[in-house]
Amino acid sequence: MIVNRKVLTLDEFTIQQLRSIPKATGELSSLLRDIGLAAKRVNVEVNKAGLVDILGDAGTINVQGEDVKKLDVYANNQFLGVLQHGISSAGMGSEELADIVVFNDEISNNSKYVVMIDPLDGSSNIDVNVSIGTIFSVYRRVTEKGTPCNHSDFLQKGTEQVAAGYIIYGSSTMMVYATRRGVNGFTLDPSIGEFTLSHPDIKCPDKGKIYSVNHGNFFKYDEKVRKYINLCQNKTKSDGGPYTQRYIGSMVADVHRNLIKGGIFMYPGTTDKPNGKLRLLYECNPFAFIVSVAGGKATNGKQRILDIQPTELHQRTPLFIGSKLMMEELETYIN
Ligand code: P6P
Repeated sequence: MIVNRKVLTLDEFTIQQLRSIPKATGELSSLLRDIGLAAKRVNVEVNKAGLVDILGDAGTINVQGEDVKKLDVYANNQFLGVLQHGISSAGMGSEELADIVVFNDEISNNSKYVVMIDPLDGSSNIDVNVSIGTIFSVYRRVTEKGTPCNHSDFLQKGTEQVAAGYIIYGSSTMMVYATRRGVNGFTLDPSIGEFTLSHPDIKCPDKGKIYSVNHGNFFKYDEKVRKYINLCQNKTKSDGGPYTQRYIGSMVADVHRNLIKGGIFMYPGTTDKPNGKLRLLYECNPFAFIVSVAGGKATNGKQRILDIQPTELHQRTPLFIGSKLMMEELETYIN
């Protein structure tokens, strides 16, 4: 007889977690469920994005007579909507918005958290059907409850994150999030329209054989970085290799693969962009938190990503992130 394994939905899992934490108010569980709901709505649009040309490209009027919004903007509005109308968040910062959005209503001003988000990272890959993602970071606000949140609530070190996660819109749609208790992955089951626990207690393998970097920038990297890349290219069976180079150009896809299989992802600074391309608050910090909880490491080449004190919402940082032993070998080159 085939016994149906009880598969937990995201909602059931977050409520189960809530029940196991005596003083939990349920605000974080509610926030994570809100993000899951918005992700399901974004997933629908991302999956038909290839059809937009038929239905009318972004910026035009589609057959329903609706404005066809850029998917980035659509995604941003979905996450903004669920957070603003939820019970857990006092405000939101976004890659799509120049400044934070302070919700400033009575419920929101009494909420515990704020959220930083990249609503649709890598959206230029949609046109060629490459996986893209949403990346988010949750902080406990530092300003007084009952008052509107402000920039100090968002410009916190990555070590202060309460939770962080991403959604990958790929061959299947997955939501992965970390709290200090662990990292768990949920795959969207279209038959019931729910994220279901598919990857419990994710651990990043201490080592792997994948290195991810944009070789097109090779001669713009620091000499120490170039030496490490050469090491990766020359690994043999006797020293943990041979390595393979995998670089999709979509951060969520690249880091997710390395998290599961083991590997190292690098977006170093270059001669023309010494701080690199990736954003600290809503790309590097969330992934640094997730990978660290899973047993990996993340640095900017000089210090842990999580220890960087942010000074502005959209600041960039070089990023090296991945398996613990691979990162430690990298650090012998770049420190
Ligand atoms: P490059 C996508 O545009 C993105 O922000 C990340 O998802 C990705 O890792 C990176 O840029 C790729 O940048 O310069 O290698 O094309």
